[in-house]
Amino acid sequence: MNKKIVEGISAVLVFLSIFGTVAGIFIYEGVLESQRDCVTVHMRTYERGNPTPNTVYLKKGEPACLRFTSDDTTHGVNIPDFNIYSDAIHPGKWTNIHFTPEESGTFSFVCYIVCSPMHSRVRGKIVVQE
Ligand SMILES: [Cu+2]
Repeated sequence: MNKKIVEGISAVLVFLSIFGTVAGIFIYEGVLESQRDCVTVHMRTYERGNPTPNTVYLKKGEPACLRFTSDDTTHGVNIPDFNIYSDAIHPGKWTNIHFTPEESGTFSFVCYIVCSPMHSRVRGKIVVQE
């Protein structure tokens, strides 16, 4: 193969690997930034201990992010007082809910996907403070 072609291919590969590394860092930082202020909740069946933490504290009027994953089976979160339904929450995956609580008080969140025989007891609290 011609030496100039080999040099050209090498230069392109070096450029792509540097560009790919830099782009990857920016994308990773962007994902981290978008989840920095999220409250993480691990969904669990009632038999396995219920959502953990079981109480989430938010500030009235401030945008909130709840970041859910499941430690066992598929769940779904409904916050009836705010008329919010998450997407399905699968084991090992992340599902975020973004909302701004405009009311202070204590509210329930419940599971809306039948996850175990005690599914109807899968619940937690959201305390919205002034
Ligand atoms: Cu459930």
